[in-house]
Order: sequence, then structure tokens, then C-alpha cells
Amino acid sequence: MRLYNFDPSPNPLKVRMALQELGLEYENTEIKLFERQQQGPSFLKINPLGKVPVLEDGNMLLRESNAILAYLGKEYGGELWPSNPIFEASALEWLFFEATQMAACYGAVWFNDFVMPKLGLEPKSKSEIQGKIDRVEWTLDHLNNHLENNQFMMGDKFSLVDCSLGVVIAMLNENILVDSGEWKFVKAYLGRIVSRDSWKNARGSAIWKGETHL
Ligand SMILES: N[C@@H](CCC(=O)N[C@@H](CS)C(=O)NCC(=O)O)C(=O)O
Repeated sequence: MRLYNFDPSPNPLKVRMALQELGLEYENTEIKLFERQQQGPSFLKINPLGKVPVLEDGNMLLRESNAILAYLGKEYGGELWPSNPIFEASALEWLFFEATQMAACYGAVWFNDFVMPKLGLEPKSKSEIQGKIDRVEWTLDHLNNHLENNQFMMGDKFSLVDCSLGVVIAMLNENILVDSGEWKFVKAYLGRIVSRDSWKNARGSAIWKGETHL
């Protein structure tokens, strides 16, 4: 198995965390996004969209982080992926929620506040990205309600779904989440995610301010 990865990026981190949880060995190929390696001809053959992560397993290539989680879950997941069709659909429901309602607005806030300064660029003001912040907060309300009665996204046990939502929520660490007294169940959930060995072994803190090495 080979992962096309970029350590400081959140979407590859979802997959690194899942691979750690599952104890799967893999070869790492680092695609340095800020050197534009994703647009090099050899990588574009692997992913014409020029994005990471990509997982290669035998002859198979998968290019969407949440699809990779679902594949790893079905193929290798054991207890970390539901076998019952109803629970599996519920796992996919959360992964689609992440992809359609969370990823873009969380990514925009994180990129603005963490990555732009690292690139020597002036971040947009809070009012300029207020629309994205509103959208983030709307999803946090929904997640907070869910997490009031659930330790993890799928109930009381960690699953590969948490590799997706946990990582995206972790993008708000040092940001919207700490600036506010709200969303205490989301914060407690984030604490449970980042205390896992898989977070540490997947180098989770690479997405944070002090650690981002572009
Ligand atoms: N929907 C894709 C998004 C992948 C994505 O946007 N990856 C970013 C890194 S987190 C990337 O490769 N960006 C490089 C670029 O757009 O040039 C997924 O979930 O895997």
C-alpha cells in the first residue's frame, strides 16, 4: 500500500490516522504542495485533479479521503467500520456531511488563519470571511447536539468516521473553538481524538499553527 501524502494537510491526515488505527503498513510518498509537486506530470498521472491524499492498494487508486476511509473500513476495518447496512449508511451519512457541509468552510477558515501567514500573505479580515465562519458555527451546533449523547460520531466507540470529522474539527483548534465558550461537547470530543496514539503517530499536530512546516 502507498499513500501520496503531504504532512501539513488535513485530508491526508484523515487517512494517516486511519492507517495507524488499523495498524496497516504503507509506503509514504510526500507530494510537496507548496512546491507545486501536485502539478508535476508524474503525479497528474496518479491524480489528474492534482490533489492528495491518494491511496494505492495493489492495482487500485482512490483519490477522495472519505472514500479511502470507507474502503479501508470495508476491507480492513473490523470493529472500526460497521457491518450492519443501516449503521454503514449512517457512517456514510457523516462522511457525506463532512464533505458537503464542513470541508470547504473549515478549510477556508484554517487556510486563512494558519496557512496564509506561513506563506507571508496577509489573511483576510474576520468580516471578509464571516460567511464561512457562520457556516462553521452552524455545523458546530449540529455536532454539539449529537456529541452531547455520543462519545464518538458513531456512538460510544471510535470508528474510522472519527478520522474524518475529528481531523476537520481539529483544524479549529487554537481558533474558533478556543475563542468561544460554546460547543463544549465538540471540545470534549476533540480532546478524545487528539489523545489517541493514532493522532500522535500520524503526526496530527502537523496541521497546527506552531507545527505547520510548509
Ligand atoms: N475532496 C478531497 C480534497 C482533497 C484536497 O483538497 N487536498 C488538498 C490538501 S488537503 C490538496 O491536495 N490541495 C492541493 C491543490 O489543490 O493544489 C478529499 O477529501 O480528499
